[in-house]
Amino acid sequence: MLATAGGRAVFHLRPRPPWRAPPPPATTHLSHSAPARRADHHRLPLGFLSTMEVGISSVYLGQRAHSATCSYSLDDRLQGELDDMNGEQRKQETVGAFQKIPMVMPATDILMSAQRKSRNVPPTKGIANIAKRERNKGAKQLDALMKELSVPLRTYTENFPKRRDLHPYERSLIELTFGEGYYEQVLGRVDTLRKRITSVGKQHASVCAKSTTKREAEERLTEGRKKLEEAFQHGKHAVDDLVNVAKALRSMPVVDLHIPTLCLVGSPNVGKSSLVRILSSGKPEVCSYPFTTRGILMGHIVSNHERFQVTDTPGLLTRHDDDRNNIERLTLAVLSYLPIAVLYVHDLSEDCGTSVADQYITYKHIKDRFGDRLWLDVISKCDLLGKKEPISFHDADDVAQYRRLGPEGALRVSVQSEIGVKELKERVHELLTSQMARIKASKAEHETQEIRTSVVY
Ligand SMILES: Nc1nc2c(ncn2[C@@H]2O[C@H](COP(=O)(O)OP(=O)(O)O)[C@@H](O)[C@H]2O)c(=O)[nH]1
Ligand SMILES: [Mg+2]
Repeated sequence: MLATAGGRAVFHLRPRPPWRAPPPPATTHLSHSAPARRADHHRLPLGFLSTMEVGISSVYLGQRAHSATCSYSLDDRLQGELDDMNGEQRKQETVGAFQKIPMVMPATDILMSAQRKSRNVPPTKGIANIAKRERNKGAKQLDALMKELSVPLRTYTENFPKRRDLHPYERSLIELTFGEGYYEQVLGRVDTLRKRITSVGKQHASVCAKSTTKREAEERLTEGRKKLEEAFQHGKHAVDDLVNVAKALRSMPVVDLHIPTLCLVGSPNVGKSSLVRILSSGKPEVCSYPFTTRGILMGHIVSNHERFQVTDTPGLLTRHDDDRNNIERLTLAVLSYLPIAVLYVHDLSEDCGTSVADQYITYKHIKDRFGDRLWLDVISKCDLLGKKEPISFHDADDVAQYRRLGPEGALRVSVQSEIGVKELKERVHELLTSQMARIKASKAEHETQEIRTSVVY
């Protein structure tokens, strides 16, 4: 099914795989008295940013293109993948793999092209005997049909990235889009089809090559073609599912990890998108992830000739991480895996529809988990503060304090009345400049480590 959101095409895959994916980051519990828990994987992997600049991705694709000529099977590779998984020895330091995945031809097109090409294959020149010439032609045509059908399939299974080779953010996106295991399952089915085609093709080409008469060779060629086409038709859904997987992955918004990114977080309707608009230099782009019809704004901030990114996240509801839907999980994936600075938005007027008490719980939860990020708190819609009666009462002390002032150091802003906008822009610039310094420090640290490693080995 094809739907549109914010002017962009969004693909819903049918049949939609069952949703069983765990939340992207580790689970923690909602409680504002919970102590700070910062699992190591919330920090960026060592050298997270730097290797992007040496073009890991293109090297990686080059390796895949090379391996397409090798004959080891997907099973072998999966085994190798399992062997490698302990301790995640491989580094996943760049994003962008989805923009490089191969174009997948629909199954019907592969079949028609293979049929056409194989029928044009002539017998080897210089065979005078009619029966010999016919069986030579039959075997060559069956061999060509087999190859025309199976080589594209091998190219796909070889060139689609393995999950372990992906950046953790992209791994999360695969899980959020298709559900756990679906991506590997589709690639596995395509590989099974390839093996079946190869086996049927070889068998019939060999039988045809043993024909003793012209007629027998013709019959065996017809029979072989039929069997190959049947085998392909039987498994072609795998190819069409892969077409949809490729489309969905290619349609993902692209994030540039070289550039500091400001990420707006908060409950729904607190004013995040409005803030992205006033912070962006141009008109922010509306991006949609395939697993949501909701558009997400992505813009750029140009300040003192420096260029930064700014992005919205879907609003977080006050609930346990296990109960979060995919768009909330996307927010957690962004916070967990991308090198961002957080602008957390609080709507103390409760105009957003989420009570201050609930916003406080969500805020504490996120701050406890991701407090090591560079951070700025903003109280939005301050034109409304004082005018509206708050909805909830009986606050605990800390919530009462939060209701009056927001988190310590929070900046008061109103997009509507343009209050605090200038100061917000200045603070955001400072924050992103610090983020840039972190990126550079991380890069330097990684380079030092690489030099040490190359000296040791
Ligand atoms: N009064 C007032 N309303 C605002 C302000 N900022 C945003 N809003 C309104 O709040 C609603 C939600 O804003 P939006 O930016 O879409 O929130 P998001 O869901 O967090 O992205 C919209 O109706 C906005 O017009 C503000 O500064 N003052
Ligand atoms: Mg929004």
